[in-house]
Amino acid sequence: MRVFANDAHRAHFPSGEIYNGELVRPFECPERWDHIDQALTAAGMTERLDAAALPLDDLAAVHDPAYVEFLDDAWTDWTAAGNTGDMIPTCFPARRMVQRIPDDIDGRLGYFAFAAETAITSGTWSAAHAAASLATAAARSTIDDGAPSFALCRPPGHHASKDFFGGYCFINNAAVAATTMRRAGAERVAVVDVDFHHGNGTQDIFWNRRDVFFGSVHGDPAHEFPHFSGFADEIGDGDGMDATCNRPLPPGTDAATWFAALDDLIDRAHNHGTEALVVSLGVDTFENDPISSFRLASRDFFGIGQRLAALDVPTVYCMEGGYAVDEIGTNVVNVLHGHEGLTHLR
Ligand code: SP5
Ligand code: ZN
Repeated sequence: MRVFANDAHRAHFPSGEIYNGELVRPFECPERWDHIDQALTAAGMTERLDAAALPLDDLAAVHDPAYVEFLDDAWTDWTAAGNTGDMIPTCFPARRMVQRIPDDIDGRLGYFAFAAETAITSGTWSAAHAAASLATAAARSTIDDGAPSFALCRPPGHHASKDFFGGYCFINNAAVAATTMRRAGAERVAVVDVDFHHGNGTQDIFWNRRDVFFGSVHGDPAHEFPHFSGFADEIGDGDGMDATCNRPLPPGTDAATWFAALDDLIDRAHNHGTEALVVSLGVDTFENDPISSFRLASRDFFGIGQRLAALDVPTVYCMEGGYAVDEIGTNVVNVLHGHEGLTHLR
């Protein structure tokens, strides 16, 4: 497994996350990256491939230029306006309000956000840009020679849509990887999202498209974040009708039920004629994840890689969520070992 990773992620670490009505240390923290890095090294995956900075024009297939410009300028504008803390949106364009980009930075912050648990800080844009660059480089290398790769993206991406951030995500790394694979010649690409949370951003980006299948198994939005996306009756539209497939599952779902849903998604991706695969790899389905409610054990993660490898197409894994920091490395390595037909750690 080729690993794409660098230290640029460290620039992103807001001082707080709104959780349970309190400002707490963010669950999405740099230690997540460290634990994965250490577990990869311990498992013999010692090489780290870097990536050239992705030209911003290359993001236009995934994100609105005005949104990218907002992220790029956000911290400068925020501090110039005299703000002293991190950027936390507080006012949103709800139903029947005017959907127009405000001049004021507080207004723009709310306009381009969908969730307030995610703060922007001085290094957020550089880290998000670097993560997308890693996803691109990984996707390109995998299309070049067919060998699987893993992009250790941080911040994650699957909640970020064309023009909004939230759910700890700013740039949709998996969507950028899928776009890279399409441009490199794969006629049909599948994104399979195994993160505990629905990949609302990825779904939205490819909603009308037939060339990119999106399949997700996740906590039922009736009970879980992102609350307003990921129901079973969301199947795409227009050319993309039936190229989106959602398998919401109830809190407490065990491995057997979860894997039945994953097998279903993999069949759907296969029947769609996929020639290349992007995996949105969240390991927050783990039984001890602090913010999630599924019951996969560490050794179950091996089965994820095993099953995805059976699709037998060039595959790139993009890191998404997973907040049980002590076990995150084991769980990720188990997925990657499963893909390569090796044995699991525990
Ligand atoms: C990439 C990723 O995994 N993002 C997840 C962002 C989740 N943020 C909101 C968490 C709210 C948790 N609420 C738990 C209560 C469940 N009823
Ligand atoms: Zn998640």
